[in-house]
This record gives sequence, structure tokens and C-alpha cells, in this order.
Amino acid sequence: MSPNSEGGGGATTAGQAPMRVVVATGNRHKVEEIRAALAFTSWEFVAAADLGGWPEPEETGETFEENARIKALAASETYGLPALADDSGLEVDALDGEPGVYSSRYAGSCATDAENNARLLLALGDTPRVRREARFRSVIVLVREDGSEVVAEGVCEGHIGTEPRGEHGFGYDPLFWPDATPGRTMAELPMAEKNAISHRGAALRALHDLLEAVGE
Ligand code: ITT
Repeated sequence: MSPNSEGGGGATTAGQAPMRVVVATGNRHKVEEIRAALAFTSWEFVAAADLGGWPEPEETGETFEENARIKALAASETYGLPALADDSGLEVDALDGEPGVYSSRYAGSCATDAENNARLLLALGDTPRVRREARFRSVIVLVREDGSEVVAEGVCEGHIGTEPRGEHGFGYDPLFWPDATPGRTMAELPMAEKNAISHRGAALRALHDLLEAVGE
């Protein structure tokens, strides 16, 4: 079944209990996007924060994949369930790929989205439009109950604007103009539209395809 086809049940065969998966994140926006992007499957996503005792592991990795693995393993060990983690961020060409894995902490360890966005605008200064190319990247790690892993990645190309626009989404969405939606920032896209073109949506579809290819 194609990930976009209707009818659900792509992850389990008819009659089986839905696969319960812990989403290893403290970011509620991610949980909502993941639920919406994979709503066509019969998977049931439970937010780690809702189960209590989420350890919020330190993200000591140097890559998105390493950090996603740290979070997914922590959740699967804590809750004894399959666990899915997203590690993601913004790579700006004119800043040599920054903020990258430090996206959530760009303006400091407890920085708000608004503070991170302000720091990004400051770092780019009057850099002209042609040099404001950037991409969001998401790496998803699923740790199954038997400890085996599936890794998937997605990117979304675009550029950084000069002032925030839009109310949807989170993080750098108000500053990011996806190539796929000319005239609108990511924060001007309702969730379904964002998921259709976003890095996280692409990574989740790739994950689903990988599982489907092995009959799961
Ligand atoms: P968890 O680690 O608990 O999942 P987090 O928000 O800290 O939550 P990351 O460590 O993966 O997640 O950092 C991702 C940061 O990258 C996020 O805080 C945003 O600043 C940015 N980011 C990632 N995906 C984004 C998106 O879809 N829209 C806007 N900004 C995004």
C-alpha cells in the first residue's frame, strides 16, 4: 500500500492489534505532526511526556542520527515499547550548515523559538536573498521491541526570510520559505500541507516505506 493511499492498516495486517509506539520527544508539535502524517496507518502514537517519567536524555551526538538514536533508545528502555524519535534542525548554507544539531539551542540552552529566530536573523544580517538558501533535515529512528532499528531521513529545501511570518507550526517555521510553496512561509501552511512537503513528513513516509518493504 502506498503511504498516501486511503484505508489505513498499512503497518499491520487486518485483525492484529495496532502497533503502540512511544514518541520520544518533549515537543508536542512533533507528536501532532507525526500522528497526522501517519494517520493512514493503524499505529498508535503515545507521547513520552504523557506516560510520565520521560528522562529527556542529553543530546550529546554530533549528528541528527546519533541524537535520534539516543532519544529512541531512552524511550524504548524506559517504557518497554517500540519507540520513535525525530532529531531535526535547520542547515543554513551561508552559516556553513549552522545551526544544525544545535537548532533548538541556537540562542542558548533554554532559548525560546523567538530567541532562536532573532539570533538567526542577526547572524544572516543583510545577506542577500540568493545567499539565504537553507534546508530543514529530519532523521527518524524507530527502535523496535526486539531492539532492532530502522532509520529514515527527509529534507525540505528553501530559504530564510528577513522577518517572521505566519502562526502555524513551531521553531523556525515563520522564517523558512519552502521552495515547494512559493509565496508562503512554513508557518503559513496548515499542518496537512506542511506534512506533505516537510522534512519530517518525508522522513516518516520513508520510514513507512522501509517497514512495508519488509512486510511490517
Ligand atoms: P525533542 O528533542 O524533545 O524531540 P526538540 O524541539 O528539542 O524536541 P530537536 O532536538 O530535534 O527537538 O531540535 C529540533 C529543533 O530544530 C527545533 O527546536 C526547531 O528549532 C528546529 N526544527 C526542527 N523541525 C522543525 C520544523 O518542522 N519547523 C521549525 N523548526 C524546526
